[in-house]
Amino acid sequence: TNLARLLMHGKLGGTGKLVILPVDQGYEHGPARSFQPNPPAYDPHYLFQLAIDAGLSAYAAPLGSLEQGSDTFAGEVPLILKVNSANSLATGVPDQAVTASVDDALRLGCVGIGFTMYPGSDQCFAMQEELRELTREAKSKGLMTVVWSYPRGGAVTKSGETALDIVAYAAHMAALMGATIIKVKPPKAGVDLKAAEKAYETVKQDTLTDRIRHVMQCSYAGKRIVVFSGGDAKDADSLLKEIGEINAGGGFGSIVGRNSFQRSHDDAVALLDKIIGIYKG
Ligand code: FBP
Repeated sequence: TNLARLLMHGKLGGTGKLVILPVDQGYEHGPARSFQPNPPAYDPHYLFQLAIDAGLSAYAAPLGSLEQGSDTFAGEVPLILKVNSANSLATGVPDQAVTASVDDALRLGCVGIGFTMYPGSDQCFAMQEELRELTREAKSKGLMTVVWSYPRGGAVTKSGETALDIVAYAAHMAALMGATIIKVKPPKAGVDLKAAEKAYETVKQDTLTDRIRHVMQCSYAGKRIVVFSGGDAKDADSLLKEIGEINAGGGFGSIVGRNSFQRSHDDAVALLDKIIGIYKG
């Protein structure tokens, strides 16, 4: 029922595709780095309103932001509570702290929880155990789990974080963890793991469309819902080209943070409308 609430909402409602606004960058990257390009975005109410005005499928954010706006905007947009968070002040192996609970998500009327795991990190086994426990509890209470599967650390090189073999591996692991929705970065051509080189000799990966197809293949042959992140702010034409290829490769949608809230409200709504247009075909 909660997945249906998400898939039936907004301008993409009923198409099986989705576009989500994620705003946890204030936590992950710092507030000024995230919001100074468009200062109204410091206000959580502005972010709720942006997701509503753009007719998006859902808004995903950490606990404090959702608490700030969920009374004013109750019922106007499906919510995903990000239940773990990193920050840019900490050093050490890639890891996140659990910063909210499944019961918080229920209290705020969310459709699901969002959780980041870092496959590769020395903390990845502990993160997977946290995810397993939170997923079990979320499912038992009728909530879905959205897994941000972002490889980093361990055997993964910095440039390899978005190599095709690594992104596809991360999506596959999230599927195996029972994620309702999987979120990965758009994959670049190339293989990062020596052990995967031979297997990739016959995987087509020249275009982003080919690479998205492979990520979908690794997500239970396209049977899992996979969405792709927007990344750093980029010009609208490059973003739309990228999203055209995600759509052509069978991706289910996008989760676009900085490329939406770092633009002015009207520019963001216009750009998101074009993105929605691509997913509508
Ligand atoms: P963007 O569209 O801004 O890239 O947001 C997607 C996202 O997953 C955010 O939810 C998160 O804060 C950020 O990217 C994390 O990116 P990274 O871990 O690479 O800094």
